Amino acid sequence: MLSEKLTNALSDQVNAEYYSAYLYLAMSAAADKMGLKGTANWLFVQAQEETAHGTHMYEYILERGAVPAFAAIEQPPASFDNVNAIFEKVLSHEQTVTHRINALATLAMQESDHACYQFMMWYVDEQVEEESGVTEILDKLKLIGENNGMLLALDNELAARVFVNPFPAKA
Ligand code: OFO
Repeated sequence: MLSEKLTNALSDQVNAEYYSAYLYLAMSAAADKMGLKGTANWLFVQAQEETAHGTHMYEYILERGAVPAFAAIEQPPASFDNVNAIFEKVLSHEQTVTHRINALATLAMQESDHACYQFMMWYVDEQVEEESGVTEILDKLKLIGENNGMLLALDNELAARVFVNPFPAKA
């Protein structure tokens, strides 16, 4: 069974993953209003992924015989200045999440909960992908500068992203 410390820390992270989903939904709505439908799609898929991350962790808490603790989900920002501001915020948010995930893995180690440590490794790897994916987009935005034609080309690229559940239902 999970320790109380780990149960509380994992529950906080479930909340944080759902906050991430909320944040990306707010960003998706903002991008939609800017006329950037592909960017809105990318962020919507990102929100779906965050929901999957949170739900997977919630299921793990139950699987380990503990009861998740629930708290209010923080309100995300209501508006964003432009697409660059959105992706800069995505990167800084993911960097914060990376710190949280590392702290959880460290706590699992301190509690000598090897199973939980192992469980956290998926999230550790995922954060590397999250940061690298958004850094790539920010690099492209730097090259694009004020060129709206190139921005629309990037938007088209982002329209292709589809949600793939990283945790298909167990047989
Ligand atoms: Fe759940 O990875 Fe982003 O926040």
